[in-house]
Amino acid sequence: MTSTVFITGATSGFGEACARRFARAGWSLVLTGRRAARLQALKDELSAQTDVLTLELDVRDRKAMEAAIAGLPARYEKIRGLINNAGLALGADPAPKCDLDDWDTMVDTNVKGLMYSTRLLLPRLIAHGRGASIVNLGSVAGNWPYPGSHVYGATKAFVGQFSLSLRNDLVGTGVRVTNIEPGLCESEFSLVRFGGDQAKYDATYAGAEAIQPEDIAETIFWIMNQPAHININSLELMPVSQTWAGFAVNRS
Ligand code: NDP
Ligand code: 8X3
Repeated sequence: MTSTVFITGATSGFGEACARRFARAGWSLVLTGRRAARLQALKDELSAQTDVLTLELDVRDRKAMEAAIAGLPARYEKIRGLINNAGLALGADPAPKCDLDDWDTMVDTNVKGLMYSTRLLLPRLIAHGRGASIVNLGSVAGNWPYPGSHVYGATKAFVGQFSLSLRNDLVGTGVRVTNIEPGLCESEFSLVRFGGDQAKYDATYAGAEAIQPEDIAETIFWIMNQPAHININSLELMPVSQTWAGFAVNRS
């Protein structure tokens, strides 16, 4: 039986790299995102290798998510992998300067969108059973505070706790859950975060030898291909160049 992986946010970065990695191994793909042209380009590229279904979807739109997943063709009755990847940070200003709309968008995408895809796909993952996996994109920001992380970091802390809790409720189903917690990775993430500011993007990655999307895809592929009796609960990774900054003291 061909294995299927469902990837949210496959139009760039980690999601796109995962699509390529899993296609190379012959998994069939369900790819989602809001940018239809990018989904089509990926489908055109990967269809020679495997079966590709694309869904133009905003993970924040619960009704659209429900309809799209309920309407999946019969061949997706069982899904072996869900990569809950769609997500974003908006801004890195101190909390008092932030726009509440940005905070809403991060919560709606990183928390509620991930809830929707998980809940709606659980029956298909459970139908697959032993060997199925959910990999959630948490972040070092869910473990470690840094200035300007506030709501973004809090959404990723949600992802961490939700992942651990979910494991309890899936015991006996064979479905595994992993929270992967990357640090500095080079992707459009920072263009989105800084409103398209290329100079800030360049400064974020300059000289850092940041993790690349292909590195994350390889890690997720490894997690999902562990023997079926092994669950990687969480996996935090950083580039060697990144460490902690220590406590700050404001002196009067
Ligand atoms: P990218 O910006 O490259 O990719 C983000 C993906 O999420 C895009 O495909 C985008 O697709 C999708 N997305 C965003 N909002 C929505 C939405 N409302 N509905 C559907 N899809 C959406 O970032 P990365 O690949 O780097 O990030 C992927 C995940 O990894 C995120 O959850 C991020 O928080 C997390 N992460 C990133 C790190 C980094 O340093 N880059 C480190 C740790 C975690 P589209 O715009 O087409 O909808
Ligand atoms: C993205 C990594 O360090 O920018 O989740 O928060 S960081």
